[in-house]
Amino acid sequence: MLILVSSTTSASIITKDKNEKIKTKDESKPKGDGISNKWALIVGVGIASCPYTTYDALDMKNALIKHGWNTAQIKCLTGLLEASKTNILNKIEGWLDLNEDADDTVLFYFSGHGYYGHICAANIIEGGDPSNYEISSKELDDAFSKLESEKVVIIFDSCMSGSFTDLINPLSKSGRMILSACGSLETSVGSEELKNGLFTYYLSKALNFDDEFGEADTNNDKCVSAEEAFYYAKIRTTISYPLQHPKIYDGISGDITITKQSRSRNINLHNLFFFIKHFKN
Ligand SMILES: [Ca+2]
Ligand SMILES: [Ca+2]
Ligand SMILES: [Ca+2]
Repeated sequence: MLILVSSTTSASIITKDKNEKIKTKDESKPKGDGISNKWALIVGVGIASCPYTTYDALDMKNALIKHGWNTAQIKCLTGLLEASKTNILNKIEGWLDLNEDADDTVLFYFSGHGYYGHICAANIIEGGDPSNYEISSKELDDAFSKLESEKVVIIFDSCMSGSFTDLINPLSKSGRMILSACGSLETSVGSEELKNGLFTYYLSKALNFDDEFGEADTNNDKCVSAEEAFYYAKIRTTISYPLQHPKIYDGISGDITITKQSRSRNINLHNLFFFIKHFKN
């Protein structure tokens, strides 16, 4: 039986700035360097009121490394100093932008507190002016708009994160896919037993091919796409906790491959067949 704890904060409604100018990419820039690299920025705030967020971040990082990602192309931020608002935005606008280009895939993952249209960085524990630790949809949009990549996958395991998938949200633009752990007015829960956010637990199971019958890889191409991982996690999250309904905004044509099946699964299946054969004998 799951023991569920809430990681929610209070709600407030944001409105879109109607005077905001629509940013356009510089069309004169070359469309990438011909090499399709992958870059991931993974954030788990790791504060006492979000007890599983460091596990969430490390599980996501390890799933990528185990299944085809280069360790040097992943940055994982946890704790007060690394997962502060300033550092998260600096890493998007600095490290990510310096490395990625138009033909690369970018993955951003966040686990922590959130409310409608906002996430809260680790320095929420310092209190003070909320603008010091809250990161708004517009601030995220401004940061991600600096990237050239046309395949940016953004994952939130935070309360009310479904708000980022709404069409009126500044973040939901072409070239981005947004996966949220819950609906726009819902709580995203964590499990004391699983030591993960519920959505992240199932998402990392899918990305790790840790599903006994291969249900996550629905098209059986030995890869798990962002879409496949999402729908695998979505149904299981809601079955485990019926008040939580993960959401998706898909502004990218085609599937975005996240992980590729490593040989370990084949070895495990081989061992299973070996065991069955000898058990029968
Ligand atoms: Ca490239
Ligand atoms: Ca760039
Ligand atoms: Ca697949």
